[in-house]
Amino acid sequence: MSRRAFITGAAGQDGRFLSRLLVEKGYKVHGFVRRGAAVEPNVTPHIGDLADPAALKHALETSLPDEVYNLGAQSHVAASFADPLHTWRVTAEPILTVLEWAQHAKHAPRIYQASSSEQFGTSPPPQNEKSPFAPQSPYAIAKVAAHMSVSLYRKAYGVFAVGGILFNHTSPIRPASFVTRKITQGAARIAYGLQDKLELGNLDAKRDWGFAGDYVVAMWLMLQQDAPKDFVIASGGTHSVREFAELAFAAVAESTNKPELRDWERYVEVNRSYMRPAEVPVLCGNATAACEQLGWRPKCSFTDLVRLMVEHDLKEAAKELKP
Ligand code: F7E
Repeated sequence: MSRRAFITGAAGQDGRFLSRLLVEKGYKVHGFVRRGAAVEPNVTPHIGDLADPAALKHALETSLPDEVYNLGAQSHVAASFADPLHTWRVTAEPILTVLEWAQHAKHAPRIYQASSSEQFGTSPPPQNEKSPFAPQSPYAIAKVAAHMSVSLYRKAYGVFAVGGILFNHTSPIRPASFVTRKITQGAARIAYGLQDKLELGNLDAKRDWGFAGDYVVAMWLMLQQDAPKDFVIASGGTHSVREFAELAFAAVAESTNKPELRDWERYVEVNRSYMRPAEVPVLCGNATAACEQLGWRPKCSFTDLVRLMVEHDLKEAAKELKP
């Protein structure tokens, strides 16, 4: 009989990549999503809100998964400052429903929690599994609480539960509310005359960006181990928002044969309203443990990632031009 997986946030970027991977591997995949959200082909939707523990528990009891991937959250760091309570409810609390269910389930389900490099906050880079948490936003605080709940249930009740501490990962299906997609989409639209400028916040923040398609493989690998353990998943490189913008505009300039776009600063304006009340200056992950113990390695390089997103957004912009 095929194994059953349950994904919260199945309609999000990671939920979609993971759904595809698990369907390909022959899993029966169940997705917990809000009404109106679309899931990938061959995924059974369970409609509910993460703020409703009864709905989540009911979906777990009816689908009886062998593996649960808790990816759902209010995942916008800036938005978490505007609505910290909602962020807490849907980012910190749902894993407790999952862990309580797992603790009492007879078939010993395995639990994956989407932990985040934001938990490290101002902890000095490079960050690994032993780095202290120093969260700098309501989002990061909620993620620390969820991560620590996982450690507690593992220790106290022997639940097979892990926190995958994933550094930034992006793709062409990332919403443009995140800086990477905002830049590639903006640069592509500027090239086609669909917008004049791109407004950004802090250009000096440095992040360790990888390709989401590579990172969901690590999630799955973590649940296939003999013993539950937390892992950092990262590319090991770090780049500023400024570097990302420079590279993206250069790629657009090359593909569209518009060399003037290389002068990216002409098109980018800093708008202070995109700056955060508290910022994480540098994230750079050390994924040596994942490499050695899970055999995980990212395939897509930083430059390939920027190019992949730019090519996608140039096609989208061209569609806008000639609908
Ligand atoms: O910001 C700066 C911003 O919103 C990256 C989430 O998936 O990864 C993500 O969190 C950096 C920050 O992602 C703009 O200040 C400048 O320093 O793309 P982001 P994030 O905050 O790193 C982690 C691992 C998660 O767990 C989160 O869920 O870029 N920045 N200008 C900007 N950011 C945005 N969004 N928009 C700007 O205009």
